[in-house]
Amino acid sequence: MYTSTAEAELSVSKRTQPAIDLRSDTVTKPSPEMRRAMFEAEVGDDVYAEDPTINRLEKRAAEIFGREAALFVPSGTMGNQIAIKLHTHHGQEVICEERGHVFNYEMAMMAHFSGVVPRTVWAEDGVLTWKHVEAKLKTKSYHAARTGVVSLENTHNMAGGTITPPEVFDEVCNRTHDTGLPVHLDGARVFNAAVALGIDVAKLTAKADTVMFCLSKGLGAPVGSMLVGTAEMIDRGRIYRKALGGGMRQAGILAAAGLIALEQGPQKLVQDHANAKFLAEGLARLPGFKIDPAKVQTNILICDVSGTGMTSGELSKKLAAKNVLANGVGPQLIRFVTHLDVSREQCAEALEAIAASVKN
Ligand code: TLP
Repeated sequence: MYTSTAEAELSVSKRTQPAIDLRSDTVTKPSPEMRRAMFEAEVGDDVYAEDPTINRLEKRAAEIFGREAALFVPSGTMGNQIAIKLHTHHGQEVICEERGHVFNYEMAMMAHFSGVVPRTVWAEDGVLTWKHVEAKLKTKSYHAARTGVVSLENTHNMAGGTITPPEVFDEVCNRTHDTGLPVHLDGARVFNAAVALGIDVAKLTAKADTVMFCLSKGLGAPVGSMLVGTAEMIDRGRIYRKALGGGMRQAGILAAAGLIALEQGPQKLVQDHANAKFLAEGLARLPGFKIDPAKVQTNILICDVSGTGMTSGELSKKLAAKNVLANGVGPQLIRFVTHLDVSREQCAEALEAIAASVKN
């Protein structure tokens, strides 16, 4: 992520009381119930597919998404990159939104591991429509590289947690399939989209060939993501997971927390969304902060702070000194992410700290 928070991190190490940490929903800590389940988890060697807790988690994730199979992976990055590997051949292109995570924050791994390059397109609010995709999609040609897969992101992180409307999503999938090509969904926060829309996650994602979602973000698990798809894809995905060093052996201790996140996490996201809206409304009232609260749909808000006369790095450093953490995602852009471990009261405190930081 773009961040000039090196100094902010420095002041973090000097903190004496727990911060109001709005850097990401990845910072959530496992609940006492999760820790108990982790302590008691039945485990086995998952590389032999003998970890009963991982097997349960994979079965449950497949059920919830209405798919044949699921694979537990250590991170969202690994899940996305396995999917890209599954759908492409070396020398092809991956169509994705310009600010997409698969392109910007996965260490160029699509080039490294799958030998493919991103073909990016900028879309308003990060919502890729068929029109955007059609303009970039290439089937067989003797002049230009062919598209291997279309990769969508819902919610879209760096566009500010935005939701792709279901009919737009379905149309991209249908029309892409008509050309014979597959669609992958980076659904790191797809439960946020499903909850905000009030739509079942299986229905929302049904048209994508593979879906990656994270247990370790708003759902609250300490570690882990899932890749869902057909039995054939997930079986091949297992090989790529091992190749990437993701054969985690007795990782049922992690899956135990993941199961709780999967069952109980989604309904808690409603509060995170309400808190994000509250923060956005507060920020919109502050001089120098540009944000449209109506556009804040889930738990992420990205605010233009150029009107404060400070860079995002300068502001995040000032905030860190007041015990509020937020990351710069561009020289003038600051991202705030709400999650399980920040309450409404803490959001109000954060707003006070932000207001005070602009004044002095
Ligand atoms: N996002 C992280 C950072 O990497 C930017 C964050 O703090 O938001 N897809 C999307 C849409 C994501 O936002 C992330 C993580 C991932 C994939 C990767 O997940 P992990 O961190 O588990 O590899």
